[in-house]
Parts: sequence; C-alpha cells; structure tokens
Amino acid sequence: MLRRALSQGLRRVRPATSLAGLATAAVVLAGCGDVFDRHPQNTLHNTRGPEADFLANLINPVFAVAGVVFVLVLGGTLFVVLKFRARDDDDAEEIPRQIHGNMRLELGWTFLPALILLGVAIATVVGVFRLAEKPSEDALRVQVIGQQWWWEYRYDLDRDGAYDDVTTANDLVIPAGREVDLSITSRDVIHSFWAPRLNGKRDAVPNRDHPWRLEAERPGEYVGQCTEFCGLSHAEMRIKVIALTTGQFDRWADGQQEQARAFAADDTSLAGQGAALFNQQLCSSCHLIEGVNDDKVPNGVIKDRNLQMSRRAPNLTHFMSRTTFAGAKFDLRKDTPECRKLGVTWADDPDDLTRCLDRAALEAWLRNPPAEKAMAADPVPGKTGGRGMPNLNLDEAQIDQLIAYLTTLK
Ligand code: HEC
Ligand SMILES: [Cu+2]
Repeated sequence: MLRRALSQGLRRVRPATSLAGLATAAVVLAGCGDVFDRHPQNTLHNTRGPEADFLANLINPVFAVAGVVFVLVLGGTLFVVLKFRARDDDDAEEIPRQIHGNMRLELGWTFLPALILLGVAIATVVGVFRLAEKPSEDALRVQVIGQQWWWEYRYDLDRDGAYDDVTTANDLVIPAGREVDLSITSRDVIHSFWAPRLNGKRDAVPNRDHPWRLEAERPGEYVGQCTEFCGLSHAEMRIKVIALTTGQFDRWADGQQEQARAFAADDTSLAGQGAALFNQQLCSSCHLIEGVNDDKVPNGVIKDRNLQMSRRAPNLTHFMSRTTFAGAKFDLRKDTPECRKLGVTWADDPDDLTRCLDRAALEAWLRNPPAEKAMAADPVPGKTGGRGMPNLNLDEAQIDQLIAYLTTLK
C-alpha cells in the first residue's frame, strides 16, 4: 500500500512542476546577493581588506564545488532509487542480476574526489601560511585586550615595543591602506575578535598574545562582534573598526596623546564641579584620565599600566573622541546623516560636539549602568563582582555636572 502510494506520488512530479520549483529557487538565491550586501557583518560578500578577500576567495569556490558534488551525488542516488525501485509486476522470487567490479567507475570515484580534496587542501594550507605571515615593518602596532564586556586598544605608535602611546576603547581607529599588526589578549576570560569584513576570527586568551593582521582598503566603518561566549553581556560586546585617511589618522593620534585638562579644585563651573565629583574616588578609582588622576598610582609613576586601575574600566582621557561607548553597544552621537559623517573627528569643533552628542544615552548610562547593560546575574546594589560598572545612585544634578565634565575630554 505505502509503496504504491509513494511511487504514484513520485510519478506525479511533472517536469513542469520541477522547473517552476527550480526557477523559484533561483530567484530566491539571486535575491540573497542583495540581502548579503545590506549586512555589514558579512564575511562572504563585499569584503574590504586583503585578508578577508583571501578568505572569501577560498570559501566561496570550495562551497560551489561542494554544492556541485552534493547535487551530483544526491541526484545520482535519487535517479537510481527511482529507476530501479520495485514495481507491482516484479517477480518477487527473481533475484536481480548481480554485478561486481567496474574498473572505470571505481577508479573514477576514487580519484576524482581525491583530486578535489587535494585541490582544497593545497589552497587551504597556502592560506594558513599566508594569513600567518609577519606583518610588514611599517605596520601600525596595536594591542587588543578583551574585557568583560568591551574591547580596549593600546597603540605602540613609536614602535618601541611598548603599547603605551594611546589607550582607548570601543572604536579601533586605524589608517586605511596600511597594515595593522594586532596583538590580541584578554584580561579575564576567553573572548574572540572578529571584524568579518576585514579578517577572520582570532581568540583573545589571558596571558597569551595572539598575532593577527588587519588592513582596510579604504576609509569606512567596519563592525564586528566578540565571537566566544564570555559571560552575561557577551552579545553586547561589539567591535567597531574605523578606518581614516592617513592625514585624519595622524591628527587623531596626535590628539590622543595629549593629556586631559585638569580643573582647579575650586572651579565652580559645571564642568569643574563634575571634575571634582569624578575625583572623589568614585569614578577615579576605576577610570583613568591621563593628566588628571594618574598621580594616584604609587610614587606617581605609571610603571606598569597592566596594574593600573584603568585596566578594568575604559580609559576616559579622550572619551568624547569616540563614536560609541560601553562595548560599542551605544552610540555616543546622534544617528543623523550630519553626525554620522563626522566619524571620530566629530569632536574637533565644539559646536559639532553639542549638536551631535547623544546626551540621553549618556545620561541613562550614568543613572544606572546595569539597567543599560547586564553586568551580573544577581546584582548587588553598588557592587559589580569585578565586572562592569555599578549603579552609583547619582542624582540628576551630579549627572549634569559629570556630563559637563565628560564633554571636555576630547
Ligand atoms: C567599579 C568601577 C567603576 C566605577 C566606580 C565607575 N565606572 Fe564607569 N565604567 C566601568 C566599566 C567596567 C565600564 C565599561 C562597561 C562596559 O563597557 O560594559 C565603564 C564605562 C563607563 C563609561 C563609558 C566609557 C566607554 O568608553 O565605554 C563612562 C562614560 C563611565 N564609565 C563614566 C563613569 C563615571 C562618570 C563614573 C563616576 C560617577 C564611573 N564611570 C564610575 C567601571 C566603573
Ligand atoms: Cu567577549
């Protein structure tokens, strides 16, 4: 019964129906190209760096070959199953003709797959070595430090071996068209750094330095994601690479090396009050602002920035020059075409700053950080269990003062 129903069903599949099905599939697949292009974290289309290009050029053809093999093997199987299926008028007693060994076929299905696999293996091994090549001599050196749940970036601009020239967070600012030599590590748990349009993934493991390269062919913003589950706010641990022209980058790097402005203790301006509040150990016990509270380090000398308090919280010296905050979860500027266009150079003009600052987002953060981004599964008020920023129960007047102060950190 069942067999008859099945075979009748199969016979009813008309060629016309299959053609229509194929046509629909083709249209849907062609549409995918469009969908891919609109997604900024796509690693298979519209890659924007030599490493990512290389990976896409390896994955896509291999996938195409695998697709052809898949269709041929399954098509062949289906063909044999249908052609030689049992029929109602078959003689149940009769044993079909038994065939053993067909030299040509057997050689074919042994050597053809072996050749295909060999091709894929060679291309892959060449790729592994290529991606592991040492970066060029004039590459920009940046240390990437994964933290629960944001990324810190430290630059070795003078190439003296120490990543101590610029410390920033959230936005990885690089010059377009120049190789970037990353050294990836972590302060707490294992994270993984992935900016899909620029290169593949690289794990960030405590006490290890993993080399990785990036290069953005042209200026632009390239987003990414931490891709190793690292705790509660793993999904909020985003990456934003901002590639600038060489001139813009140099200007940015110069600005980042300046110290922050210090306010006199008796400055009664709003920003002055905010500075005083910041230094009443609350904020300054976690956040470093160079030129302001780095003297809280023993003997006033930053010997080892790894032991520095800012290791566990973003360095705020040039906070306003960033486009995002809190692990790039929030935009620091409003989402208008004018403000988007400004890139990281948006703070050059104080008017741009006031126009573009997304004040509401920053206020919400200061009011209650754990409400904006999960920090602990069972939060204890005022405590973070070593992760994230606690709710400091600031009142609105204090928030106003702090924001006035933060806007001076350009
Ligand atoms: C217990 C340590 C701690 C204290 C105290 C603290 N913060 Fe934070 N703060 C953090 C951490 C950690 C983050 C990063 C959170 C994240 O990205 O998930 C952060 C993030 C921020 C950010 C966003 C920075 C960026 O680039 O992402 C701002 C602004 C900020 N804090 C301001 C303040 C101010 C102002 C105070 C004082 C009222 C303060 N913080 C007190 C630990 C602290
Ligand atoms: Cu992570």
